[in-house]
Amino acid sequence: MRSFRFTHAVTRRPAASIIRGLRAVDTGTPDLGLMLTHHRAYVAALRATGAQVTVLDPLEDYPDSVFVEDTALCLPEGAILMRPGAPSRLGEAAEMGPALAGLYTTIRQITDRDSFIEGGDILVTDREILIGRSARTNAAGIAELTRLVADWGHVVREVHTPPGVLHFKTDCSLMDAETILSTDRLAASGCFAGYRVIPVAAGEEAAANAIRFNDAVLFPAGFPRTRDRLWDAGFNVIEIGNSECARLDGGMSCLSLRFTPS
Ligand code: CIR
Repeated sequence: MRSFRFTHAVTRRPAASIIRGLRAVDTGTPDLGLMLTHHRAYVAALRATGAQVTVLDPLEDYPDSVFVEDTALCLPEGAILMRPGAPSRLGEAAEMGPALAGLYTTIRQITDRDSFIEGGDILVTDREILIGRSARTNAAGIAELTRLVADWGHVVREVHTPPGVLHFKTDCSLMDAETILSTDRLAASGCFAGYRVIPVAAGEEAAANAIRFNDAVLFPAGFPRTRDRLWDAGFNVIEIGNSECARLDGGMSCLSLRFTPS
């Protein structure tokens, strides 16, 4: 259950510069006030599970820095700082270092100049680490990460992020040790063979990015058919507003690092 039961999470409040955040399609300027309201609800939902949640200060120099998931991979044995593939986000990983150094004894780092990898492309299950190659995560990044986690006993499997999709986890989420919520377009690749897949409802593809965190599933508001599928499967779904992060292609997983340092 180490892939969904956690003692800690780290988040970062959005900065006013969020209005310049990266986006594939412009659907309007995100409203900082509303995003802060959603962010407070998100942090409260994590805390309600009993976890210790760190809320870092905004970083004006990095418009996308609210999406902390992309900066690190946090495993029980240690944390690994990423090398984001978006040039404007490269410096965010170093900004996360000190926060994780206060919680972990071992910090490793992706350092090769050819390596690019973002946490949004990494799905950790109880048995393996799946990494989707994407516009942000390349083969060198996956190879370097694979080397860095080998002595901790972690097995990495490279998979593919669907074309036009930002991150692997834009389209899927771990619900428990055996169960993955996924879009049909991603599950069709066969990458979840051996797992139970709950498909998101047609037309609700943006609901695929949720997080299982202890006894809760934090789920974006506005996708009732997929929500009901999760309820029917027995999950404790907590709906959180995500309208403003969605304008920047962000969702539930992007907003936190979740871990149990050993
Ligand atoms: C970006 O394009 O990098 C941000 N606007 C969104 C990052 C979302 N992060 C994630 O899915 N892990």
